[in-house]
Amino acid sequence: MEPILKEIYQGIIDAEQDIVREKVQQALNMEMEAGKILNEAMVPAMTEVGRLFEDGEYFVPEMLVCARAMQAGMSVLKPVMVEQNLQSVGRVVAGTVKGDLHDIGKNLVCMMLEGAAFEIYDLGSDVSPDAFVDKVKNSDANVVVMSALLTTTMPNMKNTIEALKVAGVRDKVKVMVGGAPLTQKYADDIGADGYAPDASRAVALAKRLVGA
Ligand code: B1M
Repeated sequence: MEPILKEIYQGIIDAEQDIVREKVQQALNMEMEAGKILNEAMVPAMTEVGRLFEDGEYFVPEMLVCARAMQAGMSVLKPVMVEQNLQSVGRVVAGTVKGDLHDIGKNLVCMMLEGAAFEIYDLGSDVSPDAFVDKVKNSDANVVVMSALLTTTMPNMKNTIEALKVAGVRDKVKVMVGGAPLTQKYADDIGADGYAPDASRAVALAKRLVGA
């Protein structure tokens, strides 16, 4: 790994928000691609944080501060990844489902979609089926993106799709799902229109679903 990427990677693991922000900016100044910084340093660092948690070396507070360091780096990357002045190709209601606070992956998906000229209505995390329904009803959205990182919260994706049906707005939107414990089979079983394993494939899927 290149030294600057190693510093970003280690900065996230050590939860050093200021260092991560500074080093990400430095890498951009060196004309390193944002996608490379993200995929070769930042995402692997969060995977390592997960491993440390599984091994009992890190606990929830450590995971939380590492997540903040990751978000600090993402805030520097975002303006670079989001290209301006592109004509909107679709409008997305996005959120992490009810009971689930993991928002880094969802934020990454939103960031990449925004960079691909989608407009984003980001409802955040712990989003109830009713909140998804309200936003779909009261906006011109044509895509719903749901994220879940916990096996225990995955069923809330199905509950949200059911709520969209009950409210009579299921046909107004394409529903995309993703998150580490998800599979294509699960997406098919709950009646989603698509599943993407990562943020870049989420962009390709969204474009395909809206015919862009
Ligand atoms: Co938690 N956590 N966590 N956690 N956490 C995991 C997910 C876990 C796998 C850790 C572990 O045990 N190894 C485990 C889940 C086990 C399971 O259910 N199978 C776990 C647990 C158990 C928990 C708690 C229950 C711990 C506790 O309290 N005892 C608790 C639950 C809280 C809650 O949500 N109600 C909890 C809490 C937390 C923190 C709050 C401390 C923090 C989250 C902070 C935040 O997000 N703001 C946290 C973190 C940081 C993690 C890990 C370490 C990292 C997650 C992450 O951000 N990854 C995670 C372990 C791991 O993933 N290795 C873990 C980086 C991110 C870029 O990847 O989110 O997978 P990811 O997103 C990817 C893809 O999945 C995909 O694209 C992204 C990248 O390209 N994607 C989509 C995601 N959403 C998509 C939507 C799409 C398409 C693609 O739509 C189309």
